Amino acid sequence: MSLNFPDNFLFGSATSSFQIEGHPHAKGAQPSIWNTFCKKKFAVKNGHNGTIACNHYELWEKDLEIIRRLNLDSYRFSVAWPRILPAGEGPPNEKGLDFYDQLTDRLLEYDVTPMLTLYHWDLPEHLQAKGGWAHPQSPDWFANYTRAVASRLADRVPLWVTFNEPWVFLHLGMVTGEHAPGYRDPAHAAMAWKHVLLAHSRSVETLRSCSESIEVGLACNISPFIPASSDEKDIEATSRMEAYHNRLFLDPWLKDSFPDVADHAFGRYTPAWTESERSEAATEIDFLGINYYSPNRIAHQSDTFLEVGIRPPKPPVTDMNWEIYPEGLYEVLEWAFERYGPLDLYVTENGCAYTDSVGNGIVKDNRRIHYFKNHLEQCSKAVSDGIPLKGYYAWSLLDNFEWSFGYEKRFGIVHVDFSTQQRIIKNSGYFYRDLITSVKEGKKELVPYEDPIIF
Ligand code: GBH
Repeated sequence: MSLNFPDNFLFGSATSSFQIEGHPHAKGAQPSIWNTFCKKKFAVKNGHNGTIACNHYELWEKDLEIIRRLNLDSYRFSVAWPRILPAGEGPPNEKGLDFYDQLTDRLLEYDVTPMLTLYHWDLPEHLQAKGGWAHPQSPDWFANYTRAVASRLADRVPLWVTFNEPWVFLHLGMVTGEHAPGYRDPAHAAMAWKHVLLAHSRSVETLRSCSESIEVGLACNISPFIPASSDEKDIEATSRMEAYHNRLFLDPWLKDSFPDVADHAFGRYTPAWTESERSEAATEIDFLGINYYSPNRIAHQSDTFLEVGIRPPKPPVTDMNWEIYPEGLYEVLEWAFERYGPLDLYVTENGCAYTDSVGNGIVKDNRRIHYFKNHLEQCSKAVSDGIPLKGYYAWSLLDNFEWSFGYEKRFGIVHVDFSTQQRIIKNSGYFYRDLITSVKEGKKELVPYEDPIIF
């Protein structure tokens, strides 16, 4: 495997607050919409919830020790809004901020660059009760929350992400109901779309006012969309879905253009925009983070905008039944650079779920090693071709709460035993560590990774 990465390329790993921390009531915190959602019957597989998760809230020092041993350059984590503004409003809860303050200091002590995500889906339940993202004041709420976090951390955290995957929490949370808050309410989703667009730009503005030296960006999930056939109807259905999934947020934010897709997707619920609101939504950012997992295959089913046929993935697939298509990572990076550049790019998430077995304290997750190797090879190619890719974050550091799938799906490069909270670095973790070390040593080729890591 050739390694064409510049010296300052950031190799990292990512997590999110709700998926790992546990302890939703610690030090004055209050529940988020995911705590509430987990209590709903059949919402989450096996009735799992985030009350303990990886107990990272208590075991964070151990987890940072793992990060150090893996030789990571960077760590992407998210802040739990309900720890900072438990009721959504009022003065910030300093004790909630302390947790992330300590975490940041320890990362810096270990020479690991923090990348902080403000919103990875855990909205304070109190704000949902008022209407959540459909409430016209939600951009103000988000700006206030941003100010609270940035006032504490912008002096030390250099990389900031406002939203993680806005399309996912909008579509799965408010259109299909698979994620919190579990609505199937297109009118609510349409209003939320507008307010999230405005909230991001308000947050960016707030971040800029707190520090001139930080870099601000986004993390969006982007997928290649592949038509099931060359039939014109399949191609048309595919481009509808591509627009809805990949561009619903990014076009207004980064191109100041409102795709027809919004009108088509939301129909009569499409929110009204004044000219000044539209230009307010468009905001310059410093980097675009791309979360890449798999492509989507689409066929025509009906002319109704959101009704398309989702075709089964082509093997090989992961445990999520997501198709493995490493070239797709190159394709989305190239697409993002051409459409939204010039702009720094990061792969803010990439990874796969597999059932791992532990034997003698070793996890031989060869398939995950292959997944990472093949995707990192595409990153190396992108860098060679002049795409300004600045970093890559493996999803995820730890096996964790995989949303509606609970703890059954394991994405970690570190195994977590959820009954003992014991952590074991998987072989994919050692593979990643050795790759990072090879790059740091200036090697242009990865020494064969098959041994001694795996056997
Ligand atoms: C990310 O979401 C999340 O940021 C992270 O928290 C999560 O643990 C991780 O990935 C693994 O799931 O809905 O038809 O487009 C991934 C987003 C959304 C990608 C659903 C795949 C399925 C097909 N995913 N999507 S569709």
